[in-house]
Amino acid sequence: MRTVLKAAAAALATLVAGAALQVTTTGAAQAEWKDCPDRYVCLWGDGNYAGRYRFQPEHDLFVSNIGPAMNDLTTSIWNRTGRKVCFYNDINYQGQLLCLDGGGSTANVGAGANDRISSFQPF
Ligand SMILES: [Ca+2]
Repeated sequence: MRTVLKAAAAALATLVAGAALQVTTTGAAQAEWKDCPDRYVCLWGDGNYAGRYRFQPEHDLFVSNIGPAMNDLTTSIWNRTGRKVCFYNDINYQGQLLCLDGGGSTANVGAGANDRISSFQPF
C-alpha cells in the first residue's frame, strides 16, 4: 500500500529514511492522547493531551529548536519512548524545565513550565 504524502511530510520522510514509518508530525490541527504513536514523544498545546501538537519519533529525539508551530506553546506531554527526555525553556537545551522518564506523562506541565518549552533531548 502506498501512502501519498504532502510536500512537507515528504521532506521530513527523506530526513528519516532509515526508519521510513516514523516521521515527525506537527500542526495547529487538533490531536488527542490516543493519536500519540508508540515510541514517540508527544507534546500538546493544551492540557490533558489536546490541541496543537508535535509527535517526535524515538530515533530522532534531539530537537534543538522546536520551531514556530510549537515554540512556547506546550502544556501536556506523553513520553512513549524508552528513554528519559528533558525539556528546556530556550533553544539548544538551555534552561531545563522538566524531564520525563520513558513511559512518563504529564497532563499539565505546571505554571513553571507552561508555554515555555523550546527544545528537548533524550538521555
Ligand atoms: Ca521558551
